[in-house]
Amino acid sequence: MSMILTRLHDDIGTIIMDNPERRNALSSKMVDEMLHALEVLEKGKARVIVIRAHAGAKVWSAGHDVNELPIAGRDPLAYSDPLVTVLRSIQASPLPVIAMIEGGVWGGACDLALSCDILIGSPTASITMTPAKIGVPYNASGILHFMGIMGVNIAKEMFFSAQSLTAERAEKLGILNHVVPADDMEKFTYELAGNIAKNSPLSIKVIKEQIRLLANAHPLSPHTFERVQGLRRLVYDSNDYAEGINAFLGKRPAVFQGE
Ligand code: LCV
Repeated sequence: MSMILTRLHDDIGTIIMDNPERRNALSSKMVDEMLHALEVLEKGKARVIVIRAHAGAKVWSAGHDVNELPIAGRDPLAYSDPLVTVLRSIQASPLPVIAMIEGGVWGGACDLALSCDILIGSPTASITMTPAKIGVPYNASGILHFMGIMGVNIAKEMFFSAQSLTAERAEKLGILNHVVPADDMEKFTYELAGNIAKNSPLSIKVIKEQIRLLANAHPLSPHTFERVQGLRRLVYDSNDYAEGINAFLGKRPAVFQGE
């Protein structure tokens, strides 16, 4: 059964996450289908892509499939992780990608939404960063991504508290480009997409790539890189990491010991 539906209408491609039973958790199967949909739309006539959940979704996406997080001792968000792969594909896509968000966005799905170029939310949209709730160290590219978009203080608050950011606050912070009543969101999103589709695709592609390269221009010394990797290993080698995952799977609150 497909977890991703793909549409193309008037040069606008739509990728619909359609696995409500699992709250659109980004399993490797769903990510593979999303990567395929991106490739088909990029090779076809699409000039803009909209990524959304099924209409009326209470959860846009519940983030990384926790069942697929590796056991303690292995990097939970390695370069080759399916979720990390699809984030890079969206960021590197030559097409502008719009996230149309209804409902909750959790964990790695926040990075998926923020990897899109424009974010449009309904008033029910919320953003919750969950690594500290599960005992995950997150990863350098993701943390840098959040710092760049929302600033250090807000990124710290989101990562440390794992509290939800409302659509209203996310718009005030510039994380959401627009908050639009749910009934108007589809019309608003596709009108914006249509306006973008009329502009020069080459100019847009080159401007998007320039912004990505300039935003990512953070020289890291080998020492800094190794220190970051060592810090992350401290976490994913820890008992807390195993406890976080087991608590989620066991549907009980995690009890972290800080080791
Ligand atoms: C697997 C799931 C998931 C799920 N994985 O419905 O960013 S990091 O570092 O943390 C990164 C590692 C990451 O992204 O980790 C995942 C972070 N995501 C979360 O912590 C959100 C976990 N999900 C929830 O809190 C709830 O499911 C929400 C609030 C999203 C929806 O709650 P609701 O009551 O509507 P259920 O919890 O009953 O979920 C329905 C089914 O989907 C599964 C969940 O286990 C349940 O399966 P069963 O029916 O078999 O019990 N599910 C939900 N999220 N991320 N499976």
